[in-house]
Amino acid sequence: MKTVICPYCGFGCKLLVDPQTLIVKPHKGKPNRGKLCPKGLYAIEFALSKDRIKKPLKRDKKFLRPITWGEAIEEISHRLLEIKEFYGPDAVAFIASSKITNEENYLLQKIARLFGTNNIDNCARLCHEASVHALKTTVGTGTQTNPYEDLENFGAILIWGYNPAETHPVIIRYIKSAKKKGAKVIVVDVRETITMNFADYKFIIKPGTDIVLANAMIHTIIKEELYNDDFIKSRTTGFSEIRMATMKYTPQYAEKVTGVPASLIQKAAKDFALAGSGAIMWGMGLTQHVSGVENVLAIIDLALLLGYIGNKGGLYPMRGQNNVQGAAYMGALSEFLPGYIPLENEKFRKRVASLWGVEDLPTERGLYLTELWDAIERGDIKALYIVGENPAVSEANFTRVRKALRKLDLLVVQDLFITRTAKYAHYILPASAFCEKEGSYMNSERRLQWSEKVYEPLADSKPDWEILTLVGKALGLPGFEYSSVEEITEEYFHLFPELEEKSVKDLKEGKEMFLPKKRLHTWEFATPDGKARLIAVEQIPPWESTNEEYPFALTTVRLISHYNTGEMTLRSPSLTKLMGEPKILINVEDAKDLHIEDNDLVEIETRRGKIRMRVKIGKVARGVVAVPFHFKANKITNNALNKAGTPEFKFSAAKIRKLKSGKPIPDNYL
Ligand SMILES: Nc1nc2c(c(=O)[nH]1)N[C@H]1C(S)=C(S)[C@@H](COP(=O)(O)OP(=O)(O)OC[C@H]3O[C@@H](n4cnc5c(=O)[nH]c(N)nc54)[C@H](O)[C@@H]3O)O[C@H]1N2
Ligand SMILES: Nc1nc2c(c(=O)[nH]1)N[C@H]1C(S)=C(S)[C@@H](COP(=O)(O)OP(=O)(O)OC[C@H]3O[C@@H](n4cnc5c(=O)[nH]c(N)nc54)[C@H](O)[C@@H]3O)O[C@H]1N2
Ligand code: SF4
Ligand SMILES: [Mo]
Repeated sequence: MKTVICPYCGFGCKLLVDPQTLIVKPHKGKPNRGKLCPKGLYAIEFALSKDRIKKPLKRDKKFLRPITWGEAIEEISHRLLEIKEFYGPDAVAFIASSKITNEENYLLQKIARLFGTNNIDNCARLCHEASVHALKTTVGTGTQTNPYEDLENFGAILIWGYNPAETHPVIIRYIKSAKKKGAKVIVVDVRETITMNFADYKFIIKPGTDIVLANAMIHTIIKEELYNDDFIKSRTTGFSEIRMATMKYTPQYAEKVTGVPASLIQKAAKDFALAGSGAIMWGMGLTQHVSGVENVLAIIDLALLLGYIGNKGGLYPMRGQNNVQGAAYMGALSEFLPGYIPLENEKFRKRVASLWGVEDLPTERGLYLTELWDAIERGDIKALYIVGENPAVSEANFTRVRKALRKLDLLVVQDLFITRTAKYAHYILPASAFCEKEGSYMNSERRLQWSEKVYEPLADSKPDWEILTLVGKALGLPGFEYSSVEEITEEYFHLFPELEEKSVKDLKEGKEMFLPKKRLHTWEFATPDGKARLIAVEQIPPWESTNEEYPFALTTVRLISHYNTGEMTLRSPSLTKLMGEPKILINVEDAKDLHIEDNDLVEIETRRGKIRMRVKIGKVARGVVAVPFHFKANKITNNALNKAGTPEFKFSAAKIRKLKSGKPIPDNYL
């Protein structure tokens, strides 16, 4: 049996795959402890799809023509160097992938920086970058603080804007076992989710009113003197500002804004405080707002007030993609070097440079993934090299993204499939799938895990690390002589002092390994003075407001058997069978007003465009509609960005109209 890391979500399950039959079973060890969700069980199916790209392809007017690897690498590197010579290195941008290994992400950011640009980013930008910014400011590190297993020992779990029952199904086991031991579970969402089946408190709020609810909970805790005075005095700064700022956020005021009864807000706040220890877990319901950074600051304040950190609690920004944590840690972000070290840190930057055989590296922040499209329109970016990312579907307001992709002088897409994005590419490079290569991944709890190769790469495809090694060499960059994955693993181990004592052999043998360590901030925070910052935040309204013409607040959500842009799950026959038709969720009263019944076909329109879908009437806040994002939702979403560069995927002003006839999406979607 081979041990392989699940190619889907950031929970990071280990799969045991039989190389002969390709049957998948759950690994008994951590983190999944003998469990898998359907995506993990059927993970091999997309890799076996007949749609896999088998040879490098080059666009010849309208047609894609197979070429050799030699031709592809030679032509691509030649064009990149030409563009660099003419416009400078910052006219080129690289998009890394949260689906590829640490080694592969490490190589891509190495290529970008040695090429001369920090234009390197990944889908963390669309996801938890607001959490990274908020956490860095308050506690000094940008990641989840504790391992999953700690959840079972805490007295309370607050789950905010996060629906793990569908998005990280296996973690529900940990939540259930905490509940068995008596933990109180509070869930805050804009609709009734499956996760709420495990909740003691189910708070259905209006989208974008999270700060008001968090501040009202803080208000209650301060008023009732339930905060941890010793912890606040010895380990934090900013308490008096928080006390002042939250005075006006009374539970009564919060009831008016959020819709949650004041008495329940008070009761939940008290229960959370009196639990003695607690975790806060959050997801896209908080980060994908223009107030994303502030939303996260508000809930971090809540945890810090109670001293819920270290052995007493944890902050759990639950990471989305199977290697989004690894991609970020390896430096595939435009504002950070590996280890989230800022570009301005001269000592570290020079250390990386010397490891790579050069004197220094570019210091100016690169463009965020979400800033690229305007930059292409302006003519600042001429070439884009995309590995395992599908922005033509995953970016907000994608019509403008597709227009930008068309304008590029050079677009290279390295993927398993001819994705919607690859349809605009000049060159398409066939990557090998997860089970056809080896390497390391990092899950949401920062656990480093090795994934073994199950079988040989399909046809003429190559593992991403091999492709990137060829590209690095062809660009004339130093240090691209790798002949095995381990050589790259060894190299990144050298960058992190915490790994100096550890060996790649241990990692391959499955020894427990966390970067930087298992539990953070137990005694001291990673800030310059060792103290955490409590930062007061005020309510920030969404970018668009609803009005008479667009009376609904549109949010976008995930379904259990669908994954992101669908490139993988829609090519898995077992998962497509499991999935019913995707539907838009609307409130009973709103449906009545619009004379809409269950299963009716509707048109959902925003200032960007329209899509069609059938209706499901259910429990969602009044005036709110929730659309699964996997299909064409981003044709109509709002691309306003927050401070961390994440779009407001979770709020657009919309209108709905019943249709008499027509076809819903997905209409032959891929
Ligand atoms: N099955 C499946 N699993 C996945 C993925 C997938 O596509 N499919 N994708 C992976 C990725 S990349 C990620 S990032 C994670 C994301 O995992 P989650 O964060 O759980 O995903 P979402 O469904 O986008 O959003 C979470 C919840 O936020 C709620 N919400 C919307 N607006 C608001 C608001 O204003 N306030 C509050 N409090 N809640 C709000 C939604 O109703 C939804 O239930 O999932 C990962 N796992
Ligand atoms: N409206 C709305 N939009 C959203 C969101 C939302 O909640 N609402 N969520 C956002 C979030 S959190 C995220 S993370 C993004 C996700 O957006 P994307 O990352 O663009 O979506 P994926 O479908 O995960 O794309 C992964 C790609 O990697 C390819 N791939 C898989 N394995 C490999 C491999 O080994 N090598 C290579 N080279 N390629 C591989 C797949 O074929 C696929 O094309 O979407 C964002 N967009
Ligand atoms: S919970 Fe996530 S990692 Fe585990 S099997 Fe499901 S998709 Fe894979
Ligand atoms: Mo994500």
